[in-house]
Amino acid sequence: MAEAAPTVQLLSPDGVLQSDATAEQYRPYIDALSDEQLRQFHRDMVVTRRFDLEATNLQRQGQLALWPPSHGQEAAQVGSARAMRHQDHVFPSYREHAVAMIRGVDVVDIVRLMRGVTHGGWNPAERGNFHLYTLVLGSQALHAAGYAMGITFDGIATGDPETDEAVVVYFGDGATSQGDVSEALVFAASFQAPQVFFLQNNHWAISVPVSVQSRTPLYLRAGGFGIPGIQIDGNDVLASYAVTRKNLDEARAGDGPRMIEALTYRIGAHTTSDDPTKYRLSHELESWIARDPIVRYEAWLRSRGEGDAFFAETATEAEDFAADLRKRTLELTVPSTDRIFDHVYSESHPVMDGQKQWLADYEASLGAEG
Ligand SMILES: Cc1ncc(C[n+]2csc(CCOP(=O)(O)OP(=O)(O)O)c2C)c(N)n1
Repeated sequence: MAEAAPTVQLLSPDGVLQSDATAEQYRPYIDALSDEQLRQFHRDMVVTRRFDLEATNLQRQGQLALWPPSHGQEAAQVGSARAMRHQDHVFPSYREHAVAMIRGVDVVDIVRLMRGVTHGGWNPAERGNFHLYTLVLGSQALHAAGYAMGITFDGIATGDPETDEAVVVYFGDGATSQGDVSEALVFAASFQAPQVFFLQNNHWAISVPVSVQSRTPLYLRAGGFGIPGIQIDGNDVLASYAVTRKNLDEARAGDGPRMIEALTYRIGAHTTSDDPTKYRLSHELESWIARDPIVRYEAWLRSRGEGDAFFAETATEAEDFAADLRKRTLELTVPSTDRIFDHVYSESHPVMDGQKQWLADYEASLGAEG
């Protein structure tokens, strides 16, 4: 059995900066941040939560087919996303709304997916190398490992963290039971690929608790693959930032892959199609609500002098963001069906052209009611 290490926490749940040896080790990463960068973490978390609420409301009003909320997981996502460098590549699952926003994805493009009015997502090259949402659990770990191995094979690293690339893959506790995740760990380790496996342990895989998925803390599994694993308080945005920053820079410097397990909690339902009151107890939920990542961070910002004006301004910004999201969602149009053929190959292809024509003829045969 691998040996347990302390969970990294820089901010206590009541917003006090920690001073134990582990926290001290990561302090330089936080000390290097400007006041504006520290304020941005708060804005990111507040806007993400408001986005989540608006999208949930839109689903309840029949405007979206489905919504997977990220409520409760904002700190894990914001800290890790802000720790990336611009050249890094990100492979998400389907709940990383904060990461998507930070990397430059237009949130309406996420909503478009959940409204069912797009055949795809976005072009990662134009969206901060944020790859497409992935619903097949764990498969993105392999896509990420492949990309990271490519970086190694290209041999283009120069030793400069400002330009050398690294890869982050996000996945959940449930996904760790998928073979794909284990295979990705094997390949990333074999090729010492520059990849950080960022596991958001939100304690539930729909109705299955993590205690059933794994008899060992998940970060300890990494050791079996020859990969350093570390557990962090995932509701502490500073821990998420500092630990991801350090591990990503080690990975890009050629030290091989890393795994970070962020302990957090899915406050909401798995998706809007789920009712968690059927399988989890309210006292567990309440204990995590008491560890709210935004409340904790706000307490710390206030303790270092941030005043009401900033928090009021951020709340207004979040409201404006939500109003804009609603407006643009209701304006979305349905793309023509034949677009599905346009991006299969980069150039036209006789088989695709034939299928496109077949569909056009079929739709025409349905007449006006089609
Ligand atoms: C390969 C595969 N098997 C099953 C599912 C159905 N499924 C969707 S989400 C989910 C639970 C995922 O839990 P976890 O990985 O912890 O992520 P979370 O949703 O909690 O963020 C399951 C079983 C799927 N999408 N893909």
